[in-house]
Amino acid sequence: MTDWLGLPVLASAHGGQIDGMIGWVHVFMLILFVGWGGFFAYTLVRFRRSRHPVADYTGVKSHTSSYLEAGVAVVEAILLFGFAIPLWAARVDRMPSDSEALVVQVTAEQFAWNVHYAGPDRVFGRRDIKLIDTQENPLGLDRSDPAAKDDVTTLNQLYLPVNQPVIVRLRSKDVIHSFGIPEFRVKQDAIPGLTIPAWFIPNVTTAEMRTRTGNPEFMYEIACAQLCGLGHYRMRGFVTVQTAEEFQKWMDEKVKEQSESASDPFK
Ligand SMILES: [Cu+2]
Repeated sequence: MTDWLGLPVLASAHGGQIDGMIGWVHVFMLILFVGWGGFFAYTLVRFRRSRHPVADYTGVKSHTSSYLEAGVAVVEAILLFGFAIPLWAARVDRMPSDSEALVVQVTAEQFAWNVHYAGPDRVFGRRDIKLIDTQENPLGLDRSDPAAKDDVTTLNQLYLPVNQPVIVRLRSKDVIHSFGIPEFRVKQDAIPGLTIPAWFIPNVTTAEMRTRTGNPEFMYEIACAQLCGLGHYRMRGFVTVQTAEEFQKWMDEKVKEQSESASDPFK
């Protein structure tokens, strides 16, 4: 229905509503544009100089323009209270609980996305600012904490299972960044000092998307949507959406890798 907008291919459960909203805004703005443009052209002709050599101090006497303005305000109120606010409330108030969703902590920094999974125990390990090492441990994860043993961290790689609610807890280590995945119709600022949740249900796997778009190299991309510094252009993360089984396999492998490298004395 909203193909005419030329938006990226849709790949999340809630995205249709957002597209609908964007579509309506465009329709109303088109009507406004044509309306105001026509009114402007009318006044140019109606009050042209040849017909009014002397300024007309009374001007238009009809109330049409006032009614039109009231009409525009009503339409804008409908957009705001009928569409935008309910949509926003649905996104923000009806968050799934942690037990119903996959929770991922994403910490933005200049210029990368640090991804942190709780692992099989579903409990995030302790993080300590004193343990931060920009190369080895950018999140300051305390591996001596029992809850951290099975935690999985990646850099710029977000793996997600398809058709399952995902809660992304966003943080920033330095400046304001913005977590944007166009195909999911998700965009949320990451602000230093705050943990901001964003949730969505990806409903098309990367493999399916590759067939759909006809691009065998298609990757979902996390684009930083705030100009956050000189390296902003290269602040890209990649999202791989897989079936639940594939995701579980990936997670198991990662957990194994993690525990092997943790027990390696030469590491
Ligand atoms: Cu950024």
